[in-house]
Amino acid sequence: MYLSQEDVHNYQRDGYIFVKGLFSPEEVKIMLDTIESNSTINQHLNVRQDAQGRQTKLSIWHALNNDVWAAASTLPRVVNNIRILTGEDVAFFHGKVMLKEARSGGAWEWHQDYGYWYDQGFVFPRMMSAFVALDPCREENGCLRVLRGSHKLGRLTHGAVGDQTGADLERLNQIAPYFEEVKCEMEPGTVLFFDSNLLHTSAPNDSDYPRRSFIICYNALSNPQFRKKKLCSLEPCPVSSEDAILQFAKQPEPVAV
Ligand SMILES: O=C(O)CCC(=O)C(=O)O
Repeated sequence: MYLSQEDVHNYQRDGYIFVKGLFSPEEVKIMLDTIESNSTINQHLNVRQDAQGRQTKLSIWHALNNDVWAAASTLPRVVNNIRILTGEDVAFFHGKVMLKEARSGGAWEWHQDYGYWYDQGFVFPRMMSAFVALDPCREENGCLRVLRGSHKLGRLTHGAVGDQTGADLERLNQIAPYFEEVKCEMEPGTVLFFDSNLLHTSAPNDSDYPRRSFIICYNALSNPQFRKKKLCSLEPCPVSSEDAILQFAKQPEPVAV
């Protein structure tokens, strides 16, 4: 459950690491049931267009509420692994449910997350994400793809692509041959921890199956944001108990007598 020194070494070399089965099938089911039945997803819904004008939907929030998403974001096996990888204590930054719908979910253009977060005023790229696969993630349904080791480039210039923020394409085409492109095919419950400067993308979902995921983003406590409007308080992320998600299980319908 906890990453070893060798894992940290591999993460620092590659800019990412997979941890299989970090979430149990029961926990994944509770999160999927919540997406299907819970209005908080709709309350925070955003639609972004990719370069081809296809819509890609996500639901995003910057606070920990009393819900399954806060439980998942504060699990010891998540927060402590984030601390192990960043080498310091971290604050919760935001959570987002990515709803890549069957046959319609659009692409995410090549970018570094710090391409977005630099513009939000974060001083350092001491930020990272945990991508939790909720559905099987395959090439056909638009799994994440990363350029292994690309976090070592530092931040590239980003600009508008559709209504997303994308890395400078001319530069990207020049540097891509230096890196291995890795398809992040993942089973539900697997987590991909990745660096905020890792270049990543995902294709549209042309399959008959959704590709839903929950991405949790954290910021090092030593990383202030110089904008007036703060998106991240520099408070240590609370840590809940390992069974925190289970309390949000759907109660069975009462049997009619
Ligand atoms: O969910 C995806 O396919 C990509 C998401 C992503 O790139 C991001 O949130 O930074």
